[in-house]
Amino acid sequence: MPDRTYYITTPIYYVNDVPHIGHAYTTIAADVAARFKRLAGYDTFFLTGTDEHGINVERVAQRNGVTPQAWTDRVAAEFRTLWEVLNISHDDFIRTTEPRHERVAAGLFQKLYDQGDIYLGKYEGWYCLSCESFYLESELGPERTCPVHVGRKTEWTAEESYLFRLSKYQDWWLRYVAEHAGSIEPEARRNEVTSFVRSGLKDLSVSRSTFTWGVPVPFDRRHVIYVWIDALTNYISALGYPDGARFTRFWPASVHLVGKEIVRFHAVYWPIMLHAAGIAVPEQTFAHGWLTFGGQRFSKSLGIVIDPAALAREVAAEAGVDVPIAVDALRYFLLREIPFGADGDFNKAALVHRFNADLANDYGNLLNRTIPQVERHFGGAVPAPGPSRGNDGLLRETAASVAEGLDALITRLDFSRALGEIWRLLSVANKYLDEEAPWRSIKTDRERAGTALYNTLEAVRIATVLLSPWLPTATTRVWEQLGIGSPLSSQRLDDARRWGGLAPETRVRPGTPIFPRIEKAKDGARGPGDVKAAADVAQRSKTEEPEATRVGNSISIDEFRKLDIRVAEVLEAARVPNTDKLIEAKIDLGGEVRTIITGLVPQYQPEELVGKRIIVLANLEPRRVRGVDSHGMLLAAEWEGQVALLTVEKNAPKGARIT
Ligand code: ME8
Repeated sequence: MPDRTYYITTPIYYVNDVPHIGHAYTTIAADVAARFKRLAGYDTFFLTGTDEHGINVERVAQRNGVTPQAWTDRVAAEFRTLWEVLNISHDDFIRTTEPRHERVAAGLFQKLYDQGDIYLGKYEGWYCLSCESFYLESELGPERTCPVHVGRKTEWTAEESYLFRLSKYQDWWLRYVAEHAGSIEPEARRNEVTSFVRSGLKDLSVSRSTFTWGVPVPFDRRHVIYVWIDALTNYISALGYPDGARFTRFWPASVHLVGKEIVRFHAVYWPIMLHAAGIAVPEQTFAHGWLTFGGQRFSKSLGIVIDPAALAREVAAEAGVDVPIAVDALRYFLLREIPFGADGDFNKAALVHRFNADLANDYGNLLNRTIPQVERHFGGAVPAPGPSRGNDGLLRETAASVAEGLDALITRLDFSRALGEIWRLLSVANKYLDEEAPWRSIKTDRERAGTALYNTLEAVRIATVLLSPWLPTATTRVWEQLGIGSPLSSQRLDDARRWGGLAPETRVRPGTPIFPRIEKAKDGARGPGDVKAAADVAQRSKTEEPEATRVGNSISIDEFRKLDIRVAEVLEAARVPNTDKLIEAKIDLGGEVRTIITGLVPQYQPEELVGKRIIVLANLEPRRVRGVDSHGMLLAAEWEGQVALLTVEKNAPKGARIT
């Protein structure tokens, strides 16, 4: 058994809401981390589940004319089905109505009561029914509305309640967090909860007596355990606390992944309860930001819901791929686009853009540009590499440094940087292939062409292993095309750290492109930027131009977004021999170097261009100019025979996108 363990959890989701893309966001992130840690050789356990008690569930069941249990069975099944569609690899799915859970929740409550940390008292305060939580007057929104559920009025609630002596542990908590700063991430969230605790912890109401749908307090059946105390216990009940083998093996959790609105429960109440009960506290709570749509948080009550499965079906239809590939694209997009921790607005046009620019162009195309060459010139068998020279070293070193750094980035849950790193390797590989151009060198130097193909495919092999946590389906298909005998699932991070794992003579298996570009809507009426999966059409129409108002040559914002226009810096420039106007420029698009042929002479001389920040249309189809491939177009203003290059203010960095 590996000596390193990794235990990651998602919140257990309420069953009074339908599963939506916000839930998918956390669960996909946890899945990628779990898959990556398995790849890296950690003994990994990944838990998700459903939070099934509480007055909200009781009420929704009543409204639907079913028992709470029948209701929770139905919604829990919906969550499970969604996780299957999204390729979630959880090791267990805990439901708080299961006896294995109720036993542990009641046992912990009893223990805290027996030792005097829980006592009978009265609780009064402003209570939000949606959060099932009390708030201080100072935390409320206008007209005493909930700080999380905007517009929802809180109610002054007073009831007999068991209370947990939270206040007793305030100093312990402050000391603990001061000594274990990394136990709450990101820092902004740590500061937020620290100032909450500093402002003074009040004892916490931990039971309810006004409804019955919950775990009964074992020594007082008039009460049920407060849903949050019940729910938090899932993280240990699923492991078989107190003496289950899984508990011994995996507790304390490496990370509780949660949305930022529930950080207080996880980072303050939960560790204090555990500490009071003599149980080790989790290593970390990581609170990510909110996914919004048109600036608003997804919420059923506001009618802003995107069903991720419907979205994946939509993307699949538009791209002409099957649903698992569209799911991969969604998994990739959510973790690439928004730095993990920050809020981000969901935008389908951006998803389509990432599909085309990153998955189709940078990753998929690398395969399409190599496998047919191996077929044509080497009878389908991967050529053995010849002596190393030129750019070979850079490609190898990039692969090594990318593979080396990833585990630490995943430990920090920095998914977007981790993907940025893998894309650094893909860009170097693309550039390497552009420059080596084996389709040309095959005519003069067969060995060199073979080496270039080998090295590129080896970079694809490494990138594929590294990408497998994000793209479980697509990487398996790439692996099949590479023709490698041992399955991708048997690969480990170490296999990606070693250059040369692709055996010469491996027989490639050409297939159809895995990520074909999404060109336009296949069903006519709407473009690929629209989210048909969003239930709320009214929300959408605010931000979109109606079809009917499009006139003449105007283009839609989605069409404009297809243009990948970026800031670049000119690294080198030289005249193209025997031409009047042409300059061959090497430009840096922020880690990606390209060659562009541009007609700027006599307005600009090559040496004037070097070092300039310019603007480039980066996704123009490559063109062959005087035997050189040009990858993009420099943008310039032209008038009365004059030409002026476009540039950018504020020293915007290379690679920055023009939007
Ligand atoms: O809070 N953006 O359950 P819940 C990002 N049962 N993440 C989102 C999101 C959004 N718009 N919407 C939901 C509960 N989430 C409790 C948890 S745990 C012991 C008990 C994700 O169904 C995010 O992880 O309201 C958030 O914290 C969680 O779903 C809330 O799920």
